Amino acid sequence: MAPLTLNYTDLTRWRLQVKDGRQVWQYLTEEQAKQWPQTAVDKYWLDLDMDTSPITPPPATPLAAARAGLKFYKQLQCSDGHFAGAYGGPQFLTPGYVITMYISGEVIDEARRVEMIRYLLGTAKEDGGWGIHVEGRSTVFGTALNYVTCRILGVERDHPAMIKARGTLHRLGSATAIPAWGKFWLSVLGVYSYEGMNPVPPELWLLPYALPIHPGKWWIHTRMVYLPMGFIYGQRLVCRETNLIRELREELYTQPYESIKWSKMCNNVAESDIYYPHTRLLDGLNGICWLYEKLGPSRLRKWAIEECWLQLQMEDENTKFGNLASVNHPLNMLCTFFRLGQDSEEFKKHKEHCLDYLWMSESGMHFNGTDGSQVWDTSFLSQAVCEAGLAEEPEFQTTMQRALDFLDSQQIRTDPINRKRCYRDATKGAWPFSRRDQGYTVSDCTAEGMKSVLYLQDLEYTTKNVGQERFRDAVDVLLRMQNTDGGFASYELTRGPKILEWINPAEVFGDIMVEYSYPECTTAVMLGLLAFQKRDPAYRSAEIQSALNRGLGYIKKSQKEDGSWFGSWAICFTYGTWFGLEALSHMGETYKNSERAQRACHFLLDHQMADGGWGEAYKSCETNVYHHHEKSQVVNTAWACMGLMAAGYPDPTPIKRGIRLIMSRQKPDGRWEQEGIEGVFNRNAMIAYPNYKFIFSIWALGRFTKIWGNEI
Ligand code: LAN
Repeated sequence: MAPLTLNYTDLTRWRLQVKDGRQVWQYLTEEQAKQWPQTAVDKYWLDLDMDTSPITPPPATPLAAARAGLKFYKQLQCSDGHFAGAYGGPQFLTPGYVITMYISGEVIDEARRVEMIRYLLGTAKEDGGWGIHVEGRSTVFGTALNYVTCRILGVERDHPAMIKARGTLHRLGSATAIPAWGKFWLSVLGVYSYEGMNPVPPELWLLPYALPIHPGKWWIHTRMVYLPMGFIYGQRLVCRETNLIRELREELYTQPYESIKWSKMCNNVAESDIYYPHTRLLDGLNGICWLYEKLGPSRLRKWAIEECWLQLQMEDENTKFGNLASVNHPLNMLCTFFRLGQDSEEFKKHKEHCLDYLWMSESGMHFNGTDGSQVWDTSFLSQAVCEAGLAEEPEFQTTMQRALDFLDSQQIRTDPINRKRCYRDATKGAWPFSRRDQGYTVSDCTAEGMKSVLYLQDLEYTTKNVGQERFRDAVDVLLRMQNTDGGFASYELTRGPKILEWINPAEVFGDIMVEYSYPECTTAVMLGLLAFQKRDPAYRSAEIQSALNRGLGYIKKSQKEDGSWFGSWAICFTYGTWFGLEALSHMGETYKNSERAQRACHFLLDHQMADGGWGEAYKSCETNVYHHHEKSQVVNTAWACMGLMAAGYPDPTPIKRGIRLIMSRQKPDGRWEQEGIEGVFNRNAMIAYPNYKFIFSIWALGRFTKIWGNEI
């Protein structure tokens, strides 16, 4: 990479400020920094020396390794009880934030500005471009958006990194070949023309809900992205013209800006970017939409814009301005800017909430996928520690009590305001993925949250603040979320027909139009219901039993011929197959008595690598076919071992090899180091779960000890 001409910040002055699950990185003055020393949490995530000493004696057994891992990891618990972490990977999120700030005339403070530059320059590929995610090859989507972002942040046009990035962008097809969401961002910035993107009609929101195409029936993330996009597109809102914008118009293209035939560019998407090509049906519908753009009555447009604005306000209010996730947050903020202006209270609240998404590390600052993964990571860790039997040990009791306090505080206790009007389901009793104020239930987050609180409250020494009623509320949420195929989707029931996927217009994502049932979510809910039933057998027992049976039916149907399950939210078959085996085993089907469990175990064993570990590449997610990573990964190894153990695989030999691999990767101070990226969404976008290397290693080691003893 080019010599860095910028003065980056002093890492020792950054602090993660935490309150009630909110996490905000603050850059202190030297004076402030003296008053507020860095914690282990800060140092770990900034990759500064933590001054740890080696665990003595070095762990020689699985349980000792789990204990050493937890000893290290417990230092990363924040003051409010949650485990924080980076949630990066996708390379189209920071641009949304920076472009929005620019259009709104906001200045990004100096420390964050230079650190975002550090991150972007550091994550550029060898050819100078950026991919859709940090491990992917350069694409126009990644390169054009991050190029623009660097330029807005103040990187000079002639900086070597910009020259190189521009070269790659031009070689890949220039910004005229950017996919749909990129066309939108560039249009609103004023460096591309709305004439060159396919319409995003806000009128969709006026259609009768009974129509299968109504946005209220789409997957929540897709719905919540097209809502603000429709609001902005419908009015062709554009940033004021500035010098930078005039320069970018020259830099992004290989031909003079004025000579571009925009109407020819709507369907121009670079080869490097395409994941889900347009169907003919989509092209036909786009044609109709174009006609409508020319002939549609302006009064209808006005009405549609008002409807969108109402929906936007409801989303803001129901999420306390933090919004669903990282794409709709900047978009909603932008709508608020256009509608109410920079000085409005609403805009200021949005701006404040952006800070929750910004994550600082030794490689700089980026925009996270959500405002954190607080509940998710904390609940997995709690279960791992409980199962390993470490929760009883005195040195971990405070950690567990604080995790419980946190999870207790993050249960959602209310329903969305005016929820039917904004197509929302009830949420009272749910647990979210990040924090309570975000306000969305996810089936598996509710299940994992409930399950961990149940386990934690079983411990002798913990407080018992979450009472029967609150668990019952959670069960009510879960029982409402089961699809007709017996499976559970992510945020809502599957509302629309699957053929809506034929009009998926995003080009770079798969499976985004409606909710689908997922083996991961289904298993989590089944295990949650079972854990609940053990402790409160009287409540809705017949319904729970039927939900379990139907869940099992879905799990069976979704198993592939080769015995595996496809995982949609982490990489990939190892993740899915771990869940599938858990579900079978909890319903009484194990290696001993079930051909399905046997098939799944053999699938895992067939993919064990020579060193005893498992390592799966993200390519599995894109292609639906298992691909080996070049190197085994502790996280995949832990999932595979956990799956085999859940199934009661009778021969400990292959499991021992996996466990030994996990132990061999542990550092003297108890930590595991970061390996490949772990997570995924929408098939093609990878996302980091840096806490998994701790959580699942500890879990697998603990489970091994429970089943096979402490000999290795
Ligand atoms: C997540 C993160 C968590 C994830 C699990 C709980 C692991 C999963 O089991 C269910 C789905 C869920 C909640 C999920 C859905 C999609 C998210 C929110 C993300 C992968 C994090 C980021 C992503 C979101 C869509 C990013 C914004 C991008 C768009 C394409 C809108």
